[in-house]
Amino acid sequence: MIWNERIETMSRDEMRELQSKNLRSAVNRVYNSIESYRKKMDAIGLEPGDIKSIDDLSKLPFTTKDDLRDAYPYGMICVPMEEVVRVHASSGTTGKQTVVAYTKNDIDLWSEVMARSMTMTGVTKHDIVHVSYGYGLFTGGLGAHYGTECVGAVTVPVSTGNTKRQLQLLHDFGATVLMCTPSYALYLTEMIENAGLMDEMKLRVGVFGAEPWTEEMRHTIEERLHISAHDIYGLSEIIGPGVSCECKMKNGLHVAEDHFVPEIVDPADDSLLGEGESGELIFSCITKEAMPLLRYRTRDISSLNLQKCECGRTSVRMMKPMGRVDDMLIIRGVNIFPSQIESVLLGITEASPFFMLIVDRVNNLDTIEVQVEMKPEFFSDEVRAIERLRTRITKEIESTLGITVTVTLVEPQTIQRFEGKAVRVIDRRGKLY
Ligand code: DLL
Repeated sequence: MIWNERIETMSRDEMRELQSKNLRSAVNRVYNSIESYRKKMDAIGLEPGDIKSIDDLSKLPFTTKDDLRDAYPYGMICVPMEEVVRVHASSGTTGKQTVVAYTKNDIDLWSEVMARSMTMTGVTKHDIVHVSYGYGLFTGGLGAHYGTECVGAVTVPVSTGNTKRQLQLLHDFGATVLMCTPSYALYLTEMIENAGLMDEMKLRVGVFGAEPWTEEMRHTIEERLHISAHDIYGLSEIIGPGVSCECKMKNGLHVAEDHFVPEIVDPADDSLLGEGESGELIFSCITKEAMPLLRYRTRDISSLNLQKCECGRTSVRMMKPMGRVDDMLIIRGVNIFPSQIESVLLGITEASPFFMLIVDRVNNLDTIEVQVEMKPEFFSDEVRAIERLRTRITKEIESTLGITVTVTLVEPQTIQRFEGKAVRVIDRRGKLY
């Protein structure tokens, strides 16, 4: 089923026309209400009237997280405060929160794109949806909530925390859909297995996002939890979850591009990249009222596919984001993403997918230690067996990454579990890069 047939199957030409109309209006609104943006446009001699169609999008200046921080808390809001009905905020690792705002229409728009997403994954009003994304300033919980209510499903607003209680609620309430981060889904899977409850679960669909996860992780979760697992993407600056989502084909995430127009640029020189080329994802919000950010730099790495999908949707698809420009570790000049290690570990029977990367610098040389948690059934006291396994894992990781690593095997249940976004890297090198 398709939630909004007219929009989601619109011809590319019609979509471009709709985007052009909405972009013109958004540029005018932003230019007239946000001083910093007006200054940026004035500085390059660009007037709102110069933006005639979606083809002119790349003439506009970028917006960055720093712009939002500088405008903290309300400086990027385009409407009078009495029209704002909600704010969310995302906690950066340092400094001030990034505040985002919504009018009533923005909340309706968000529910609509979330309803499209839920429908793509096969969720209907007959489902019972257990929402374990955090409720609060994080957009995950409330974003999911409004979308599942919009499709008419029973929504169970559990939020994060107390994994034992989550297990009981999943079981007793007969949840058919689970929404949480993929790392938490894996943790819940482990707990359900340990409790011997898997056969009694009614789960059939998972809608997982808020952090990168690999195809290998999808297969593991699908097999062990007996569900169909879909990727959902979003960021608070654009709206929250529901910017894009995977349909049943699981071959890219359909972007709600009548509201959020994607582009890909080369992060090295900001040049626009073509279809299929991988680079930094940029979004322009062309219909939002409170905070229609234009050309927002997400720092996420992806590529775009404009071909019609086998599901019937014509909307542009973005490939599963595999990391952020800032997540990329540079170890002795080699670029590494934590997701590469996740892929390797999921192919090793004895290893669990829980790991931690410890990056350091010793005698001016970068070092990387991969702490790998073993599965209980393979954990042994026999030193030789452990050493053989350690050598095998080291070789596999080294051949994937192309650099030497130190692997440490740790006992089952010792790597920290996360209820929200997982932290997989401890970088002790300081801020030299
Ligand atoms: O994480 C919104 C969200 C909630 C998305 C629930 C999906 C599900 P922020 O906290 O602002 O918003 O973080 C946004 O998280 O720029 C990406 O780096 C990352 N991210 C979100 N979804 C995915 C995904 C929410 N499916 C940042 N794959 C984004 C990879 C993702 N990374």
